[in-house]
Amino acid sequence: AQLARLIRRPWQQTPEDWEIRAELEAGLMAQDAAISPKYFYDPLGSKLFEAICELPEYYPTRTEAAIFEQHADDIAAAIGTGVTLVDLGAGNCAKAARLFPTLKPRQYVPIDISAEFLREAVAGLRQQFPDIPMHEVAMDFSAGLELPATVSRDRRLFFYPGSSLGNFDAQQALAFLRRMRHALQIGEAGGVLLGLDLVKDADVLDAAYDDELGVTAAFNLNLLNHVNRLLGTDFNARDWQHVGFYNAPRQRVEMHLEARHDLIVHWDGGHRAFLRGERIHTENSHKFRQQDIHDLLEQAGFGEVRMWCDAQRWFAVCHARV
Ligand code: AVJ
Repeated sequence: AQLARLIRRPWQQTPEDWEIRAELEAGLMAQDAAISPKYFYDPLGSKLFEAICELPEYYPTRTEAAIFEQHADDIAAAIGTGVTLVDLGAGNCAKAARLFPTLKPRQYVPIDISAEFLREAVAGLRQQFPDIPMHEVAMDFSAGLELPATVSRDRRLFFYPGSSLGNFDAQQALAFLRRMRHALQIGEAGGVLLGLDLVKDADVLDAAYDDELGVTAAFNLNLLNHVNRLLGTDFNARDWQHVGFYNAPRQRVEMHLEARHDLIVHWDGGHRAFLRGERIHTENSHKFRQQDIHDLLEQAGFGEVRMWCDAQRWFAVCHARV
């Protein structure tokens, strides 16, 4: 299987269906049930995430955009023009597109696990920026960062905005940054451009992840419908309740789905009983102190770290080189 995979997929693309099913099954069978947040992003999930970014309570997207706008020249000067812009978790590609006028990338490489959504976004972007060569890659980059040979090795910039690094725990985040550094060392004078959410009052964080309209709840619950399609489970979203809160001692927002009553979930080859109040852990969103970011980047082997924040110090944009 490994060999067949290497032949068909020289770079790691979307994992095989059996791999996805095995991962989901293991998560559901675990004592503390968990489903990876990467499964939020089916076509509807990607759209719900876009809607979250418009919510008054969800400050990260607009705070990050304001930092990019306010410090555009400074950030562009740190990066330099003509990079190969590799956009990790590109989604609707809007964040990268706003950098195009100042950054003038030589190639744009948006990567996302949500293949259909990405294809549509890039089609629109090609019309808007016909002079920028674009090469979209639908893959689960958490499994590896090897890119197709057609992606230039010259001055790659891994763009990882939106505090997506916060989905990893500290050890995983360090491992992922090291993987980026390793992938950059093969090329020339590469770097990373990260957006990271900072530690702040619990009230602000609680509201951002449990909004009044229930869009985040819908985003969380939609995961169950996606898993039904992937694993053939018989989840009914009505049986579950969204839980989202800041866990201050662990410096992270947690999202869970909580069973509203005792129930059993079935799938081909397995089942799992849940008691009322029992939870499935669906996401961690770690919040950083500025010192944490410096430490992480240093431990991962990056240098020349530059950081830009908003006046409230709610969010940080960060550039570093290999
Ligand atoms: C895309 C992972 C950065 O953690 O804030 C938004 C996802 N989850 N609301 C985040 C998310 C709930 C988001 N990331």
